[in-house]
Amino acid sequence: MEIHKQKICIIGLGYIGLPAAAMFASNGHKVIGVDINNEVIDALEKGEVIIEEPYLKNMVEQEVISGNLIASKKPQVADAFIIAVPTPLSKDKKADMSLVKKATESIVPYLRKGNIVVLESTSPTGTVKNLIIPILKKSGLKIGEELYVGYCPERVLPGQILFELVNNNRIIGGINKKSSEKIKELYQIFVKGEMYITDTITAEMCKLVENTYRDVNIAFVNELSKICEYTGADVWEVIKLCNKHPRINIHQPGPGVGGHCLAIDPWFIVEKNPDLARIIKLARETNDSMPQFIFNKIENILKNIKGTKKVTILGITYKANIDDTRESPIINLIQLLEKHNYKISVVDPYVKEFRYKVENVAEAANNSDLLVLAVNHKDFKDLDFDLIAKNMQNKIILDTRNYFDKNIVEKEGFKYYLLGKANE
Ligand code: SAJ
Repeated sequence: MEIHKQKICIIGLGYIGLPAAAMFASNGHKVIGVDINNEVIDALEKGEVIIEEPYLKNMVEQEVISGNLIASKKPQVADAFIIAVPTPLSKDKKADMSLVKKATESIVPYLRKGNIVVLESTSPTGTVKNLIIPILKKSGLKIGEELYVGYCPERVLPGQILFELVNNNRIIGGINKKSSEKIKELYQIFVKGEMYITDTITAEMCKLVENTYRDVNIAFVNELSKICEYTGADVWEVIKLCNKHPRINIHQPGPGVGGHCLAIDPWFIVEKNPDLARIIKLARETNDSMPQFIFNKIENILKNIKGTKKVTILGITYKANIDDTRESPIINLIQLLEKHNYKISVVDPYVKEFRYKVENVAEAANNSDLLVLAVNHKDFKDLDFDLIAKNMQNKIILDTRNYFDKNIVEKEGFKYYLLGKANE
């Protein structure tokens, strides 16, 4: 069957916009990828990408060669416009919507009767109604009748974006029935998951709630890990055994919550509902307190060691097996160690450059007093503990993810400490 070739303009070529652009293009549609960042555009023109995501590079390269994916600094006249620009958190914990505003303004001159405009960026509730629509009205088109508008949040997990983009269910919040139907048709180009239609503000809230649900659950278990340290229980054993209950599914504790989603989105709910969103705010604060908690544990572990102490940190990304350090709690932990004059070395095979970065663990551990497993990268699974131990000043490990095998490291002469279990 011959497809009706559409022209789709995607504003913002980051972790969400670029994979979506590649996906529409690989399904035979013409995609104009727009970004204000010269580096992104220059790379895309050469068929290259500046973010690390499995399979993305090949797909983008292919579509640039096929001519279906074109980089541009400005939008063009098209059938559909998708806005996927960042919505960072400002210093006062409010959503910075300036990029969404700019992106929306940038498409106004190119809008034509029958066009679709979709916002994908994570945004506070009411954004489509109060920010997007007033700008789109400047096109002179009748909103909902001549211009179809709505919110369709992305829900993909970094590390498996291309798979989830196709297979995840989607929520579509058009401003009216016709808009939702049009947006659904657009995403049906590549989405195999179900598409659920709802009103715009509910769709906006869903996106925030999904990440807040996870953040609150992680805060619960991080708090539990603190409690277990003081009661003598082992939090990992508690989780494992409680999860045998048919209606319990506890998350994993760790050195904190990072990334551009869980650590940020709950604040968008707090921003709009400061008096009501109490658990949500406390959860954020609890997760943000974890680097300090880990730092205190390190101080306690090393309290009897005299002179300058050296700590080797394994992993600085916000989670395992990706290169993303945005909002990483490990960076906060490193800042605390710096403030207290620790010597630091860092190993992260996924991150190209970082102060104190050393290529391999044995080398980094040279003269160290403590090895901190901060991120459970698969590369840290089978370390040569024998060699590492030989290089260290004091053979101590702090495992913040319950990742190493206690028996193995103890056999190599390490003293093993675990987050969520009292220091012995
Ligand atoms: N984490 C824990 N304990 C856990 C699970 C995660 O401490 O049990 C930490 C991780 O170490 C990491 C942070 O939470 O620092 C976030 O990691 P994540 O894997 O939970 O999520 P993200 O931020 O990579 O992606 C999330 C996903 N949302 C949900 O699973 C509800 C993804 O589907 C969203 O599309 C994405 O946010 C987004 O863009 O909003």
